[in-house]
Amino acid sequence: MRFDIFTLFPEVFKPYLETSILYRAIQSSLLQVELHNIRDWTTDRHHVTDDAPYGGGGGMVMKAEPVFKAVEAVFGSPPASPVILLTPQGRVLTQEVVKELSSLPRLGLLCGHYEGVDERIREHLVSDEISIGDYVLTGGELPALILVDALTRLIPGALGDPDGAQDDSHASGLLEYPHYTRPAEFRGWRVPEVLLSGNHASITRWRRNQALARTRQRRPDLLKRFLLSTADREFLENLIKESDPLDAEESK
Ligand code: 9D3
Repeated sequence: MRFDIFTLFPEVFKPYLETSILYRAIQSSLLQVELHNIRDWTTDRHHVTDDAPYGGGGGMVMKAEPVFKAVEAVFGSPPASPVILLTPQGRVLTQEVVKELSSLPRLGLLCGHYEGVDERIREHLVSDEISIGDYVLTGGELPALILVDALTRLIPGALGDPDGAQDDSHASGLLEYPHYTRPAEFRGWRVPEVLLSGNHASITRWRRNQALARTRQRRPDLLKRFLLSTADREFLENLIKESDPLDAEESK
């Protein structure tokens, strides 16, 4: 998969792209990331990329011209590949959206900065707008890296594991079960005996139950959409009976 990232701060991407899984994916040509500095497409003496908003008010707005020039220099006019604007106004990124985008061979990522971008960029240049969640950042650079990271994990072979991202908690729809590694006892805290038992059926059931209990406690919103087996239902019903017997009657 190839990404073309349009940004005023290309240098912030490099350390992360040169690390770990993304670095390996680039080395093995599974991933290609080209960085384009929007400032390179300014034509004025001071390389200005932002300006005051028409109508007044605070903040600065990213100018349309350098952004159009940068994107069209790489993708043509109109752009031959989808271009995503990272913006707090976009649809919120979930694993479902990541999956949808993973079918694309090439993707442009436009990182907004300042208070926003000239509306004509939205209307006439980009094909999609994505936010990574409801909190305020200083620009679209970290969101773009997050999108590249999440999409790279879905490229077959990028995780160096044939099963790839299949087991991921948000792929299955449940939160993950607890993980332990050696030693079996650390500062007096023991690893649950079932994990040392060698009984793989019990281990599988225990992990599933832990994932169900944890999801119910921390993310009941996920559980509502998740398809439960008969054994899952029994486990959750018992869990509810033990903790709050009145709820158990209601949830039947
Ligand atoms: C006053 C309204 N602000 C919107 C909440 C203005 C504003 C603040 C910060 C506009 C842009 C930004 C910079 N943020 C991004 O460009 C951004 C972002 C984010 O702040 N949160 C979550 N996802 C994203 S994607 C791009």
